[in-house]
Formats: sequence, structure tokens, C-alpha cells
Amino acid sequence: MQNIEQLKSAALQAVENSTDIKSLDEVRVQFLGKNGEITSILKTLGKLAPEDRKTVAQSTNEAKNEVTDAIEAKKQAFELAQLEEKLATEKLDLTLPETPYKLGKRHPISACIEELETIFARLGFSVAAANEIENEHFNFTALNIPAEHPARQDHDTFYFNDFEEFNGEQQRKLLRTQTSNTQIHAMQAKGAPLRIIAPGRVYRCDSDLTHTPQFHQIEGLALDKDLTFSHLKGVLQVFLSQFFERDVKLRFRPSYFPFTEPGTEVDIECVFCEGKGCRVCKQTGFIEVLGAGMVHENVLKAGGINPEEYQGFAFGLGVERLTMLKYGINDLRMFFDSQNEFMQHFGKNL
Ligand code: 2NM
Repeated sequence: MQNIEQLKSAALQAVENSTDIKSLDEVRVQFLGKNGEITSILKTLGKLAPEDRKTVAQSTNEAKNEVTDAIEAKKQAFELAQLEEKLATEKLDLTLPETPYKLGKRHPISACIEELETIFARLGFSVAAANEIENEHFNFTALNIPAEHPARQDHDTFYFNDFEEFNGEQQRKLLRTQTSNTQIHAMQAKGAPLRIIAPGRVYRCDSDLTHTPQFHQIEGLALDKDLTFSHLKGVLQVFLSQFFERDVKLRFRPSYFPFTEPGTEVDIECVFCEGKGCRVCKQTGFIEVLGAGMVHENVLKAGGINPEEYQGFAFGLGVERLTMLKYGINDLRMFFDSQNEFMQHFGKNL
């Protein structure tokens, strides 16, 4: 089979003559590829006379194996040569300084929540939590927010097309709009006396420069016999002074919340102008920081508490807003972008 022997020698010669991995692969394709010269002979074996078939098949397969082995050996030789050249030319300077490893920081929102938890722990409050997916009863009805209240409209609340049964009624599921569902669950589970704060994520259908559809709140609740509005004022005075690290002046303005009676909005003396009047406080000298009040008796009843026996106060605040005031951050969106420069500057060391 002169033909196959010649083909084999040509192939082995071509392997020998190849100069790099790329030209070696071209040789492989030429002889052993799908339409390669050796492959083509193997494909035509069926057309040969039966008496020739066996010898041709044998010699062609031998040629194929020999060429395959030669290609593999040559390839390894090329790879070894490459490695040796790399070792000979590459230099590693072990005296260079290491690439500094940048440690991340705790997000300022997480840091502020932890700081507030610490402040309230010293005042005897423990931290409570509940689900962010809630139903109408715990988000609205139990908080004395009636069906026709504007906060209940689709416009302000993210509703699911999903219901669950509670109190024998179908309650629509939703993303909680405040963390107060936590206080209702805690009252039902633990009863009075009670001192808790409820930090967490809340959701409202609102998105512009100063509102994001998801933000963080901390609400607080204290229940006991003979708790009064004075206790509320004392707790807020201590907590806001510790948080802002100064003796803050507070201003209480009468306000309305369905879940309190009476209710109040609480301002601090402007942290930017110290009450003199500036752009941030709109020349009023005061900045609103939270809402509060004495817990409405309907809310106590919904929590299974007897209002004749126990009273309490509650408050609620937005963590983003409070954090912006403390650190002079003027763009809410920074919290959500979490750019490295922002995190390095305002984040808390781990
Ligand atoms: C606020 C303002 C005033 C509040 C009330 C309650 C509950 F569930 F205990 F009754 N939790 N939080 C409350 C009161 C929240 O946010 C501006």
C-alpha cells in the first residue's frame, strides 16, 4: 500500500516541519480532520473489494495512530518550550509592595439601626421583628386605620393578588407600609408590660427625589400601668440627644395619627444652623424628625391589651431621614447606590 505509506510519511514530515501550535493544528486538520486525507480513506473502506478491505483498514489505522501520536508529542514539545521561555523571561519582583486590600464598611443605615438599638437597649427596650409581607388586618385594621382611609388605597400600598383568612374574613396580602404590624404581634404574643422597638424595611408606592418605594423605619412601643405623655417626652429627649451627640432641643406640635390619641409631631432644633434659621430648616429653626403619641385604645384592644389596665406611648421614624440629618447627607439615592466612595466615607468600620 504505497499510497498510504506515502501519505503517512508526508503527514509525519508536516508534523516535523510545523513551527508552532497553530501550524501544528493545521496539519492535524489536513490529515485527520473531518475531511482530512487519512480520514477520507477510512470513509471509503466500504467501497473496496472485500479482499483489499482488511489490509487497507489496518495500514490506514496504523497511519492514523502514528500521526496522532506524533502530533501529540510535538504539541507537548511546543508547550514545554513555551513554558521554558516564560520562565526565562518573566521576572517577579518580590520587593514590590502588596496590592492594598480594601476592607468594606457597614452601610450607614445598618450602622444607625444598630446604634439606635443600643440606645434603646439602655432604656430597657428590646428589639422585635415581624414579616414584611403582611395582611390588611395587621397593617391597617388593628392600627385603627379604617377601610376608607387614604393610606389604604392601591395608590399608596403595594398589594398582592393574594388573600389569607383571618378573623373569619379574607384579608388581602400586602407589603407592610410601616413596622407597626410588629407591635400588634408583640402585644398579642407577650402582653403588657412591654417595651420594644421594631426596626425594619417598609414599602410605599412612592418614588421621587426624596422618596423611595422601600425604606427603613424604627417604631417604638412602651406599655405599662400609669405610663404618661411625660414618659414619652423623657424617652425621646434622651434618645435624640444620644443619637445626635448633643443636648438637642425638642418641639412638640399637636398632630393626628389614627393609632394615637393624642398624637404629636416632634421637631429638633435645626442641626445645621442651631435654630438661627437656614435653607435646610426653611428659616424655621426646627426640623421634623418623628411622629409619636399615646397609643389609641382601639390599638390596645386589637393587641389583646385591656386599656383600663394599661396605657402606653409609641413613636415612629424614618431611618434614612434621621441618618441624613446626622451626617449631612443631602441625597437619599446615595443610600441605594452604595458607591464605594460613599461607603468608604459614611460607612462604619467593621
Ligand atoms: C408613628 C407615629 C405615632 C406607632 C404606633 C404604634 C402602635 F402600634 F404601637 F400603636 N406603633 N407606632 C406610631 C405612633 C408611629 O409613626 C410616625
